[in-house]
Amino acid sequence: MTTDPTTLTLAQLGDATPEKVAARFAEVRERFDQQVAVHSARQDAEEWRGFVVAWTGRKSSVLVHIGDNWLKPAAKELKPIVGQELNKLKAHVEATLEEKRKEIEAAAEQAAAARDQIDLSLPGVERAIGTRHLIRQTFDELLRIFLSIGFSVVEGPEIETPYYNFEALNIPEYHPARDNMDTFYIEGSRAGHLLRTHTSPMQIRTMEKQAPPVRIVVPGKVYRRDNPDSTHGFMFHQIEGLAVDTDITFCDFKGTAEYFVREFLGPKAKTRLRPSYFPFTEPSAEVDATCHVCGGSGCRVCKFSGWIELFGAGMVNPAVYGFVNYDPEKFSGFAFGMGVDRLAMMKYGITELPLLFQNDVRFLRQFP
Ligand code: 2NL
Repeated sequence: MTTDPTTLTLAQLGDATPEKVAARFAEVRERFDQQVAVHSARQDAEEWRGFVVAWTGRKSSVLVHIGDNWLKPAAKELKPIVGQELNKLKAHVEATLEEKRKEIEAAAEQAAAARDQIDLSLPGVERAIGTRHLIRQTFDELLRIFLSIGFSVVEGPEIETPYYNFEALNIPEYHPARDNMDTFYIEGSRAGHLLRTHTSPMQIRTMEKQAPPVRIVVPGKVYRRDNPDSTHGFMFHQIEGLAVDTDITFCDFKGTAEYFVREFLGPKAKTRLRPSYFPFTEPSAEVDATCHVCGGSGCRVCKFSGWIELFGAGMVNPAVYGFVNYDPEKFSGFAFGMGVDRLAMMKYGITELPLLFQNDVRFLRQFP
């Protein structure tokens, strides 16, 4: 390996004439130009910085060596020419490096732009859109049916007074019907506010405000103290209905019930009424439909009876009219109440009630 000439003085190199000095500088310049070509072609920012420092750095770069070893100790008569040559070399090196720096930066910018370019042929990101919850779907279906025969929808508060939840519905304090409507009372409420046990309070409130004819359905959450298991919880969803007018008879109720059953379960479903009891209706009935699984021949779902219980109903007890100032001699009507969660479980073959409230998407996505 030959010694780097910039680490020796001109005297040591034997360059004693201006021509020899110029030739020395030309040699360095030649070396620089060759290295620029090599390093700028690499397009490596790190390596490029190293190269720049090796030529122009403040410490032991080529230019510093030349200043220290060629210029400073130069013979007096050579000094001006060495100074001139060094200035020319410096100008050349600096101008070249600046030019190359711009080129390299522009190339890096172009490369980045090419990398970031959007490929319009790639498939898009598909976002999962939600579905209506099965309870919501069932509500919507039930409301559709009742809206189609002239009922309107009314909603109201979940916290009620004992008057609207019990008294006005002909369930006095001592009445045994309160036992299975055991519910949640609001602590500290002097008026004895409670979570409603049915949506009937809204029907009372509607009748208080509005003279017949009344045809409403009231959907919503209701609460009853219960021991939770696979078919019971302390909250369920209900739709109650009420139709009051002059000349409404049990036949109107029966026709409405049959229409509803056929709409909800299909045209082949048959309806059966069984006597029942509610304090707020008289007479009262349970509405059954032929089993939607076996069609009435008997199976596990209907416990081999062929029938499934759908909801409770009856003619509004005249005692209720007394609380809302309706004349029981002039008006009559029917009312019904159905558990939406029960209907959804029955229709879709769900055996575990908690699945409806855990909101596990693996369950929910089965009902798109
Ligand atoms: C059931 C049974 C029923 C009613 C609710 C009602 C409301 C008024 C007057 C008369 Cl304002 N009746 N509602 C009538 C019969 C049955 O619900 O099993 N619900 C889950």
